[in-house]
Amino acid sequence: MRLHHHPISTTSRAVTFFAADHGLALEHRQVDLFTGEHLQPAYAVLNPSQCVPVLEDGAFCLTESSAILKYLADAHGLDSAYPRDPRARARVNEQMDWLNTFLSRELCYGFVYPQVFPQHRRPDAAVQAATLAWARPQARRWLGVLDEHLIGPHQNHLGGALPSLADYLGIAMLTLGEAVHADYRRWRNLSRWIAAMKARPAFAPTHAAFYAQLVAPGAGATFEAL
Ligand SMILES: N[C@@H](CCC(=O)N[C@@H](CS)C(=O)NCC(=O)O)C(=O)O
Repeated sequence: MRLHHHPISTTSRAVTFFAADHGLALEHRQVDLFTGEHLQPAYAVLNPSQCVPVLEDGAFCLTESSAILKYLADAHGLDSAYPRDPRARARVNEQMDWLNTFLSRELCYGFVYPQVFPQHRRPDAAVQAATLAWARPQARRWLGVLDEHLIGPHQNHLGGALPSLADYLGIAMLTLGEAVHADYRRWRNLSRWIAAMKARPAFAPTHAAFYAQLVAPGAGATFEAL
């Protein structure tokens, strides 16, 4: 299987971290987002939305990080990450849908991307300020729900004792906040979960480029606090 990805991309990191953590042999093909390789016609054949990641498995081509994670888990029989029991699987699906709508919308697209990516920055300063002002309390609200309900005080992962696919999708979004130096310490369960996911051996190698290219360069910059 071949994965088209970029190492700083939130949606790519979810897949590369999961794959590395489970020893999946993927052929990695880096798509250069900075030169706009994904905007070229050749890439649009793979993904009309011109985004990473894309998974190719022979003639089968799949987009959407959530769908790719589920396909990889099913194809490799990784039931602990994506259980076969209907209710347990529905819970993972529920959490992934929740992350991909509420948290991604407000934390990633609403609060972080407009600050770190020029193409997401609103052209008008007042609109930029209003975008962040609107997203901040929404992101906080969802972080509170994640902290209290999806994780809670008694488990280290969304999946319970072991990480599920939702943990890999979610940690990619949470770590994105580090690009604007988000301080998550007030959410104790969330912080415990982040620490548990970061302690996994595959986290560091799959996130080295993200920290070097997106977090470290902004170290001296002023960002809106979360
Ligand atoms: N819903 C898609 C979103 C994919 C996505 O937004 N990818 C970003 C990187 S994190 C991308 O390729 N962006 C390119 C661009 O915006 O030009 C998924 O989950 O895979």
